[in-house]
Amino acid sequence: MIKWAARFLGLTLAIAPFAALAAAGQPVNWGLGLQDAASPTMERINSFHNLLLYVITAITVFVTILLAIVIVRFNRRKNPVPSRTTHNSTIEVLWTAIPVLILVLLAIPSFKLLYFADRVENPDITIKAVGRQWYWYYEIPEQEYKGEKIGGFGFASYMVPEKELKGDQIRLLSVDNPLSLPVDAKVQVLVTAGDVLHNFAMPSLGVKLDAVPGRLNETWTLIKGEYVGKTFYGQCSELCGNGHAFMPIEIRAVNDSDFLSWVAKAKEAGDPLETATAPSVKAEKVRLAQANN
Ligand SMILES: [Cu+2]
Repeated sequence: MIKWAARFLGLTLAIAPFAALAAAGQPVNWGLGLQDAASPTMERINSFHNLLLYVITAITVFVTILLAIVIVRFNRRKNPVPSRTTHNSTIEVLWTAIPVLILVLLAIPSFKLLYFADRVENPDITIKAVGRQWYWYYEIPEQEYKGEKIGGFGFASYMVPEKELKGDQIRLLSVDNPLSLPVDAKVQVLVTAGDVLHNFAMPSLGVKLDAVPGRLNETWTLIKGEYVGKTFYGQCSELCGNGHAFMPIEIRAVNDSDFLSWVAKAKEAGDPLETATAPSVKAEKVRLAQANN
């Protein structure tokens, strides 16, 4: 027991210096805790998570102390003739009511957070992510952003296969066509799927939403200005078949002018939106090539 405790303590101390390494946007070796919060939703998720950690620690310590008392004071040697009590109304009411009260109290910040993450009023920009086996297809509907007409196109975003990784691209996370988003803009995120269930998850942006065929789910995010130039990575988080692990999400946080030039370029390379809801010819070719590998 003491040996285990020492080992656990040693491990905790060994990992502790790495805890600060949790970078925004991607997982790191030996990282502890959640990824850096780059959006208001994620900030709130972080602090709710920390609050829960205090509560759960207190409960665990309390129950451990009770167990220790039982083990020490009421074992067979110390207490050879056990009490025949089977009922104690006061304690029964307490051990029902107190946990219920704790859960109800926790529900208040929890629901607040759910509603906060649910919708945003007057989004600055709208994007749609469509999960397909096994890539993400992004649509930027026609809209106005900072006085400029943008959108009306879609494009497929495939993982870069391990053999083709270049430079600082990350295995299983980098994609051929990342999505760019402007910082400090309220982004309405619509999520759906073209075939089976997928899930659009971006840990540091506080987004995790089911992609359901025939249904349009909605959430929102806002990348804080200080993260301009950062790349954020996420993954499909709903088992969707053979290629589930190979359909990552890559989002670049850019400033407004870079964003506008990116949309212009992406529109030229992408599919017009009328045909975008069906897989593009190029996307289908890649999919078939992958399937035949
Ligand atoms: Cu998927």
